[in-house]
Amino acid sequence: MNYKVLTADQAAAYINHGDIVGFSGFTPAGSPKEVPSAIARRAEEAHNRGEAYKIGIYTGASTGDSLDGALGRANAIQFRTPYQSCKDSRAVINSGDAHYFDMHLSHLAQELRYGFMPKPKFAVVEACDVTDDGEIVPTSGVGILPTICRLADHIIVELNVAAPKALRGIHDIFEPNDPPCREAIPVYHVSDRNGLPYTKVDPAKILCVVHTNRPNEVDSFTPIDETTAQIGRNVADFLAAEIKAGRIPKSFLPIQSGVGNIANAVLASLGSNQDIPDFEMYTEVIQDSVIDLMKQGRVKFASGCSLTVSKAVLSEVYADMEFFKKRIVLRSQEISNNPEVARRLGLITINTALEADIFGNINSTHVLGTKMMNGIGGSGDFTRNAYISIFTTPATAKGGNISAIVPMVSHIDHSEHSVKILITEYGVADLRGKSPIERAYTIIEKCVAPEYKELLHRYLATAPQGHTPLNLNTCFAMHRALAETGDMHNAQI
Ligand code: 0RQ
Repeated sequence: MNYKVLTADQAAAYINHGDIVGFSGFTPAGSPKEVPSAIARRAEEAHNRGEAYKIGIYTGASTGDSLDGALGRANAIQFRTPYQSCKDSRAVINSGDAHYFDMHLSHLAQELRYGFMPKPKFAVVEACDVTDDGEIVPTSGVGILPTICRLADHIIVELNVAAPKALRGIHDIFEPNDPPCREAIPVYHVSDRNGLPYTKVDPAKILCVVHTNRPNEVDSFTPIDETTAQIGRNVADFLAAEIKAGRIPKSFLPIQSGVGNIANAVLASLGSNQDIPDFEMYTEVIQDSVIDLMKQGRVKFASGCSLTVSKAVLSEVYADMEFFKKRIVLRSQEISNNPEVARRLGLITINTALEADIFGNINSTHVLGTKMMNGIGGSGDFTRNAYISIFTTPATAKGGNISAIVPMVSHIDHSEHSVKILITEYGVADLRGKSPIERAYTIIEKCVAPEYKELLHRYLATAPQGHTPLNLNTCFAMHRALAETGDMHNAQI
């Protein structure tokens, strides 16, 4: 290998206060680990000397603790986009120490190319292989790797031997042209490939290679509980009934599913429901449950942006690359989340709400309208362009003190126009073809926890009627009660 080999600290020494860095990966899968930790150490040393040191950050989505965690704790983030899900980056975002702008994941690469945001000076990318002629093979997550490699002045490669070189062939790397020369994206089936198994860069841009053998920092899931299991069953039963009613083809349609415990439970329920045929996934995050169902033959093929699986499951995949390479393709998020492809393939999309209102608007990101939780992620890319868009949420949070269904959401990520189905452990609200008032009665009847139904009925009864009943005095009464007393039951409506 012709490239200069440096330690992470030597590589980080190139990155100065004010620089903008793009990182590869999607979730902790495929995110660099050594260099960001070294940048955080640099920041801490600079801060101890009384000097400023912060960088701008572009990632694919959330990352691992050695990136968002370390840089958050070091207060080294000037700005950051898009999705994050780490308590230490969340803390600096909500304290105002870091500027955060939340973007649809499919937009990021193209908006960097369009020049809507400054281009990254450095791309720090994790690879399982890099050749002398500039082929970079990503690891278990792709994210924005192709675009940052092309736009950045310098590329730092973290060559991770924990990811086998046999991963070569699982990726499909393709960067579309920009308008007015954008071509159709030729993905007509979930398994179609139209790119290369690597990103090709000018070798002269590769500043150095940093060796590592650190595994991905993927958290394990909390076990499925009765609430998440019931939500999963409700989703599976709804989809099975849609097939019977002829509104979903008998051969079924590809599934997109968000990330987290509910998504895992939903997939498990789809897998065990005899009325759901074997299916394919066109999604962003491939979780443990997908690999499980793939081994059972229930999931025939999965297209995603990352293999966000536990260490044990990742070892299984790495040990049988021939089996999994025939059944998995990893794409950049510009393609895994592409609206054109989502609409063409007819995706059934399943994402999670923090709160929903009785009209079907969804807040996926802001607690009480102010505190950022994680970000919109890919949920907007998929929801807006779905064949059927589904949102799931437990009906209550924090031991019942919060109703996830409120008169009006405190922040809107997905509007009533894009949300077709809302599902809690209590049931399924089918919002298709319903006016706002019909949606409100359906959601209260089917999805709200029994202890909150009366409050929401009272709200509707006391709201000035119109096309959409809205009481400007009480639409946030449940939020106010939560903020002031810690319990939405105390709302004055
Ligand atoms: O708090 O962590 O203190 O216990 O929010 O809630 O029920 O554990 O659910 O982990 O699946 O996260 C929407 C955040 C759900 C996530 C969200 C509290 C609750 C708990 C987490 P604790 P749960 P999850 C995929 C595509 C973004 C959109 C998306 C998310 C914590 O799914 O980030 O799907 N989605 N993107 O107690 C105050 C409420 C609350 C509440 C729950 N109404 N008010 N707190 N909580 N409801 C991602 C990618 O694109 C990569």
